Amino acid sequence: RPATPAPAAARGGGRPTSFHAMWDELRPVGRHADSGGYRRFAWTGADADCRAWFRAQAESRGLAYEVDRNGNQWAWLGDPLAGDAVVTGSHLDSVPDGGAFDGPLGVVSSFAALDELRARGAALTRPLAITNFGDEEGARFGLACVGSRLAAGQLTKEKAYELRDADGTTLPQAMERAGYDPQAIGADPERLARIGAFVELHVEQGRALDLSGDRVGIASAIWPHGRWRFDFHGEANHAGTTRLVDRRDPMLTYAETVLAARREAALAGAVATFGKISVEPNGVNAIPSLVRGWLDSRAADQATLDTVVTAVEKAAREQAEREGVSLDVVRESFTPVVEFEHALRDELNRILGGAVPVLGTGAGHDAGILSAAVPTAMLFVRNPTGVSHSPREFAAEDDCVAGVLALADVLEGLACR
Ligand code: HGY
Ligand code: MN
Ligand code: MN
Ligand code: MN
Repeated sequence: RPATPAPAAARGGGRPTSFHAMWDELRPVGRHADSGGYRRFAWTGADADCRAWFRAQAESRGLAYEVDRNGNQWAWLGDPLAGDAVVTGSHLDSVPDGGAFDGPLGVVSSFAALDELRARGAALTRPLAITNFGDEEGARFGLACVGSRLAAGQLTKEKAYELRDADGTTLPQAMERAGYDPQAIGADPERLARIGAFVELHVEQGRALDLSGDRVGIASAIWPHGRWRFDFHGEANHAGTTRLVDRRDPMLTYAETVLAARREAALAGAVATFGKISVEPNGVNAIPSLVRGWLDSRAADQATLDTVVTAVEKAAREQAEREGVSLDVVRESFTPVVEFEHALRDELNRILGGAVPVLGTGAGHDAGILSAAVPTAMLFVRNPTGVSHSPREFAAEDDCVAGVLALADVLEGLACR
């Protein structure tokens, strides 16, 4: 095999200009003028615009474009059926009022890295593909990583058909309205078997690289995480005439539960967040009949996560009992701990010159889902504030370019051997 080239990220030169043009093109899609945040929800108009952009990028480069049975997009250089493919990519959807980088940085960097490989005249010996996985954030239907979970067989067609958005639209209805065939969805083992390595580049969602002074890092593991729905049922009544002692107010129980989540997470060294709530009837002068809150909790290991969630539920039940409120808790999704493949991780580090920091993360990714079936690795790009899932999410231009060059080095190292 040829000698490993000096890592381009370390060289710092050779700006891939295609990154900037693509970034500017994608930037306005689904962006809200007021907040500057993104609302690119699965199977909506903004998502369709992102998908059209992806397709145009593939076709303008002469890549073979396809959509898999689960609506994930693929752009191929080389024979998709040959096997042992090197695949890179991420997602283009967003959380409500999300940042510009979470997801799109990985997809845009993938196309830019491919351009860089062509500019280098790299002679690929393995097929190369770029992907856009559908509905990674789960912002619309409540379950994250739907596209990759379906492909990996971690979400069945039956369960996917039960998913509904806040307006009651089901996932298959949404897919169909967007012009995709929901009948076809399901596990795609033949496709995954043709992938020899999957590498996802992502903006870091923390400050480890900022603190270590590195532009690019490699992922070690993803914390186990899940989403639990807490339904607090009380009694709707008049806010002006109902004596405090006569109330069965689920908002009070919910509030105590939020505090318990904070307390238990701090005790355990984990995180727990109630970031979404729905209230019925949602009237300013009515005691609610129902408060529904979603708990997102994550920890470095399974035992710790179990401890936190069990303790939060116990606190909620005790408080509910005191307030005459009833409580149902439903686990809506769960992702066990992911340890990325050591051999591939070490190979990335070697390709990148051997001194790249290796970090764990509390964020979920399609790479985490795919890792059960495919050798998988991740590259992180420095985020100077650590802010993510917010319009304030940011990565410096030079760091994005360093990410593109690092990804190009990795793809060249993997696909040209
Ligand atoms: O980590 C998450 O919340 C999502 O999977 N990006
Ligand atoms: Mn995200
Ligand atoms: Mn993401
Ligand atoms: Mn009245």
